[in-house]
Amino acid sequence: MAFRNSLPKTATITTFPLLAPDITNPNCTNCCLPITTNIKIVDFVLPRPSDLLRHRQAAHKVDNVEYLVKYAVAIERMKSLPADDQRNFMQQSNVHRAYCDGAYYQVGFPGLQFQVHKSWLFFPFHRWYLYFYEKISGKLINDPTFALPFWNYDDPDGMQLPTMYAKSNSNALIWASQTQNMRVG
Ligand SMILES: [Cu+2]
Repeated sequence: MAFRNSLPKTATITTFPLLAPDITNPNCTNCCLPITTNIKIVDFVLPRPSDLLRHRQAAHKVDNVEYLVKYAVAIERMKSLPADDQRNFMQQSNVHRAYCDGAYYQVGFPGLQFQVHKSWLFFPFHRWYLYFYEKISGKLINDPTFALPFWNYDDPDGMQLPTMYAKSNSNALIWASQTQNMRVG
């Protein structure tokens, strides 16, 4: 598999073997987070009512040009950061590729790639990954309330590529980034 950049393909990672869960096995041992005895689990604390909240919108319903401009400018600025800045768009992409694209082999299991997809790590990994991606985006446009849109598969209207992501000249996100990037932040 070719990578778009120089992410190493030969690295290895030491962990328990991470396999896709066998959901037909009632004694499945890798379907859920392993039980640990030596790690203190910190309960989630709800934000205070006075804290700024981010409101994520369903992508197929987004038609607010001001929001589209902010989103486009955030991405544009992320892409414009120095290549070695960890917030740079490609650096962020590499974080995802490292964990979700088989960039590592698992020590002691030849040929077994580390892959958080198809395992209990899917939700925790993507939640923290998007949490920080969203914070970086908001920081780059000086908007601590900026929230990423989400792809709403639950709604029949949301079961196709949202217009905002379509590759065409009429696409508002592309248009916004080309014409109004100096108006944000
Ligand atoms: Cu992923």
